Amino acid sequence: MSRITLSRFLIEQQRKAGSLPPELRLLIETVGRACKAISFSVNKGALAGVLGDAGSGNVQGEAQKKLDVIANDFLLDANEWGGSLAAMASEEMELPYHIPGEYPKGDYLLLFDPLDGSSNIDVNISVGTIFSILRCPSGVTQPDESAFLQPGTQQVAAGYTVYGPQTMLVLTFGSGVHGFTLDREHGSFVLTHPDMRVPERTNEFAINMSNMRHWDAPVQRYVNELLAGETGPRGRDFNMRWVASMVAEVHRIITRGGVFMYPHDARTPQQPGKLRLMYEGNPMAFIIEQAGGVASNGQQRIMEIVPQKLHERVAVFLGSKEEVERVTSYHQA
Ligand code: AHM
Ligand code: MG
Repeated sequence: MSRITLSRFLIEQQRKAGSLPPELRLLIETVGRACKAISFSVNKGALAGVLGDAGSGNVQGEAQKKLDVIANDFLLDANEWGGSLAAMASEEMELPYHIPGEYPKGDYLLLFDPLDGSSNIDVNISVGTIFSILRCPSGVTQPDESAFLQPGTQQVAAGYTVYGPQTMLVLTFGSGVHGFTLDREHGSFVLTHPDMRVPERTNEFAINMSNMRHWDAPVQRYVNELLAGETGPRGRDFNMRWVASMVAEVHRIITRGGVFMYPHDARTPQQPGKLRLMYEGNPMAFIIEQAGGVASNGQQRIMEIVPQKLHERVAVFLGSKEEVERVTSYHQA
């Protein structure tokens, strides 16, 4: 059987009446091309001199890695000229990026975390790119921050690329979740994981346990019950993983189930959580929901939060339905 590349998959979806407008198809292909370039840089590592600190900080107050900056530039360069976008926003940039005057503008807004989990890059552990696509509000020609402040339910597409033992692009535009593996010899993403589904039941959880003493009571209760295992209230043992790379955790969960948590904690009480709503919470929530899982901040669906600012943070509980519903119910108790 002939292989279905990302381009062919998207063109076939476009032909299915109304399911994928041509401008959006082109935009997704372009993001995929930028992710290929990022993958090649990540892969070369020290050979290309791309490891280590960039010597700069981002708007989040975090030290940037060289690859944070390189990945951000690849995404901007690949997407600014194609004509599909009105503007872009990145976890690594304080303000929205305007499309230079010499290029045509389109109807979409692209948001991304160019290199998620970048603390892992120097130790050769999986990292990823996360992206989200919104429509630019009608009549807005010079989109500022407010144009981006739309709830996640308004996303028209979202995806991530995981740079692991294989590079994989996982994508949704609202009709399921599809995974493509990068074939380095041919330079193309090939459909290898059609219609990915998150198993409803799981025995695996992911959370940074070193923060346990800082969590709110419902999260402490939930994790204590998991740790109690077979003789505790849950009556079975649970296994734990923590890669410290959200893309890798979500990819594991979408492949074999699990629950991922980055809750609010008392170290930074004024912040709802560590992760960013627009670049991490919303796109991952869209993917997880499309794969049959659940994504909540403990109080409501992540995708229903109305953002107040571009770099807003969010508490995250996502993955297999049974576990996310349970930890969420403890927040309501
Ligand atoms: P980043 O976008 O700056 O890389 O931070 C996000 C990452 C997530 O991928 C991961 O889940 C989390 O930070 C790990 O945080 P911690 O080091 O506190 O465990
Ligand atoms: Mg990130």
